[in-house]
Amino acid sequence: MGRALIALVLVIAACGSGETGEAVAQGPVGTPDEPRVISVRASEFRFDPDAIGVADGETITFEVTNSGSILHEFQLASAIDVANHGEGGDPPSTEKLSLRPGERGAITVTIDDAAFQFVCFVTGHYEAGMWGEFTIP
Ligand SMILES: [Cu+2]
Repeated sequence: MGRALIALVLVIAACGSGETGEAVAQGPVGTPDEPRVISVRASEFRFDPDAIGVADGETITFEVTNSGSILHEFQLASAIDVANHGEGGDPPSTEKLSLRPGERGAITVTIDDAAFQFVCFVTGHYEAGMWGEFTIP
Protein backbone atom coordinates (compact mmCIF):
# COMPACT_ATOMS: atom_id res chain seq x y z
CA MET A 1 0.00 0.00 0.00
CA GLY A 2 2.81 2.39 0.82
CA ARG A 3 4.26 1.73 -2.61
CA ALA A 4 0.98 2.46 -4.38
CA LEU A 5 0.55 5.73 -2.57
CA ILE A 6 4.06 6.87 -3.45
CA ALA A 7 3.44 6.09 -7.12
CA LEU A 8 0.18 8.00 -6.96
CA VAL A 9 1.81 11.09 -5.52
CA LEU A 10 4.27 11.08 -8.42
CA VAL A 11 1.41 10.86 -10.94
CA ILE A 12 -0.41 13.71 -9.26
CA ALA A 13 2.68 15.87 -9.19
CA ALA A 14 3.21 15.27 -12.91
CA CYS A 15 -0.39 16.12 -13.73
CA GLY A 16 -0.42 19.20 -11.55
CA SER A 17 2.61 20.78 -13.12
CA GLY A 18 1.39 19.94 -16.61
CA GLU A 19 -2.13 21.21 -16.09
CA THR A 20 -1.71 24.48 -14.32
CA GLY A 21 1.76 25.69 -15.19
CA GLU A 22 1.73 27.33 -11.78
CA ALA A 23 3.25 26.42 -8.50
CA VAL A 24 1.39 23.60 -6.78
CA ALA A 25 1.43 25.40 -3.47
CA GLN A 26 -2.24 24.94 -2.76
CA GLY A 27 -2.03 21.33 -1.71
CA PRO A 28 -3.37 18.22 -3.33
CA VAL A 29 -7.06 18.25 -2.43
CA GLY A 30 -9.31 18.95 -5.42
CA THR A 31 -12.28 21.28 -5.20
CA PRO A 32 -15.28 21.74 -7.53
CA ASP A 33 -13.59 24.86 -8.93
CA GLU A 34 -10.22 23.21 -9.23
CA PRO A 35 -10.49 19.44 -9.39
CA ARG A 36 -7.43 17.33 -8.89
CA VAL A 37 -6.51 15.52 -12.11
CA ILE A 38 -5.65 11.83 -11.93
CA SER A 39 -4.70 9.74 -14.94
CA VAL A 40 -5.94 6.16 -15.07
CA ARG A 41 -5.15 3.53 -17.66
CA ALA A 42 -7.70 0.85 -18.55
CA SER A 43 -6.74 -2.44 -20.16
CA GLU A 44 -7.67 -6.13 -19.97
CA PHE A 45 -8.80 -6.46 -17.21
CA ARG A 46 -7.46 -3.93 -14.84
CA PHE A 47 -7.01 -0.29 -14.00
CA ASP A 48 -3.65 1.29 -13.35
CA PRO A 49 -3.45 2.54 -10.66
CA ASP A 50 -5.94 0.23 -8.95
CA ALA A 51 -5.90 2.07 -5.62
CA ILE A 52 -6.23 5.83 -5.32
CA GLY A 53 -5.85 7.85 -2.15
CA VAL A 54 -8.51 10.56 -1.85
CA ALA A 55 -9.84 13.00 0.69
CA ASP A 56 -13.48 12.64 1.67
CA GLY A 57 -15.51 15.15 -0.31
CA GLU A 58 -12.73 15.81 -2.78
CA THR A 59 -13.51 16.59 -6.42
CA ILE A 60 -11.39 14.73 -8.94
CA THR A 61 -11.17 14.71 -12.71
CA PHE A 62 -10.23 11.26 -13.91
CA GLU A 63 -8.51 11.22 -17.27
CA VAL A 64 -8.94 7.68 -18.47
CA THR A 65 -7.12 6.12 -21.40
CA ASN A 66 -8.14 2.78 -22.85
CA SER A 67 -4.84 1.17 -23.71
CA GLY A 68 -6.44 -2.23 -24.22
CA SER A 69 -7.85 -3.81 -27.36
CA ILE A 70 -11.55 -3.95 -26.45
CA LEU A 71 -14.21 -1.56 -25.09
CA HIS A 72 -13.88 -0.56 -21.45
CA GLU A 73 -15.87 1.64 -19.10
CA PHE A 74 -14.98 3.79 -16.14
CA GLN A 75 -17.45 4.82 -13.48
CA LEU A 76 -17.78 5.03 -9.73
CA ALA A 77 -19.88 2.44 -8.00
CA SER A 78 -21.21 1.95 -4.50
CA ALA A 79 -21.33 -1.44 -2.84
CA ILE A 80 -24.99 -1.70 -3.86
CA ASP A 81 -24.19 -0.83 -7.47
CA VAL A 82 -21.56 -3.54 -7.50
CA ALA A 83 -23.96 -6.08 -6.00
CA ASN A 84 -26.66 -5.26 -8.58
CA HIS A 85 -24.72 -4.60 -11.75
CA GLY A 86 -25.34 -8.00 -13.28
CA GLU A 87 -29.09 -7.71 -12.76
CA GLY A 88 -30.44 -4.46 -14.07
CA GLY A 89 -27.64 -2.94 -16.05
CA ASP A 90 -25.86 0.22 -15.05
CA PRO A 91 -26.53 2.17 -11.87
CA PRO A 92 -29.18 4.73 -12.84
CA SER A 93 -27.61 7.96 -11.68
CA THR A 94 -23.99 7.31 -12.43
CA GLU A 95 -22.05 9.09 -15.12
CA LYS A 96 -19.65 6.86 -16.95
CA LEU A 97 -17.08 6.78 -19.69
CA SER A 98 -17.28 4.21 -22.48
CA LEU A 99 -13.97 4.08 -24.28
CA ARG A 100 -13.04 2.17 -27.40
CA PRO A 101 -9.44 0.99 -27.77
CA GLY A 102 -7.12 3.97 -27.90
CA GLU A 103 -9.78 6.43 -26.79
CA ARG A 104 -9.38 8.82 -23.91
CA GLY A 105 -12.03 10.53 -21.85
CA ALA A 106 -12.46 12.55 -18.70
CA ILE A 107 -15.04 12.51 -15.97
CA THR A 108 -15.25 14.81 -12.96
CA VAL A 109 -16.73 13.46 -9.76
CA THR A 110 -16.91 14.32 -6.09
CA ILE A 111 -15.89 11.50 -3.82
CA ASP A 112 -18.37 10.70 -1.08
CA ASP A 113 -19.25 7.72 1.03
CA ALA A 114 -21.17 6.14 -1.84
CA ALA A 115 -18.13 6.14 -4.07
CA PHE A 116 -16.92 2.75 -3.13
CA GLN A 117 -14.94 1.59 -6.12
CA PHE A 118 -14.13 2.56 -9.67
CA VAL A 119 -15.21 -0.14 -12.04
CA CYS A 120 -15.71 -1.42 -15.57
CA PHE A 121 -19.18 -2.92 -15.93
CA VAL A 122 -18.79 -4.27 -19.45
CA THR A 123 -20.15 -7.80 -19.14
CA GLY A 124 -17.70 -10.01 -17.30
CA HIS A 125 -15.01 -7.38 -16.80
CA TYR A 126 -15.69 -6.62 -13.16
CA GLU A 127 -15.66 -10.33 -12.42
CA ALA A 128 -12.33 -10.61 -14.22
CA GLY A 129 -10.87 -8.12 -11.75
CA MET A 130 -11.45 -4.82 -13.53
CA TRP A 131 -12.01 -2.54 -10.55
CA GLY A 132 -10.05 -0.37 -8.21
CA GLU A 133 -10.65 1.21 -4.87
CA PHE A 134 -10.31 4.50 -3.06
CA THR A 135 -8.50 4.86 0.18
CA ILE A 136 -9.45 7.74 2.43
CA PRO A 137 -6.64 8.40 4.88
CU1 LIG B 1 -13.46 -3.42 -19.14
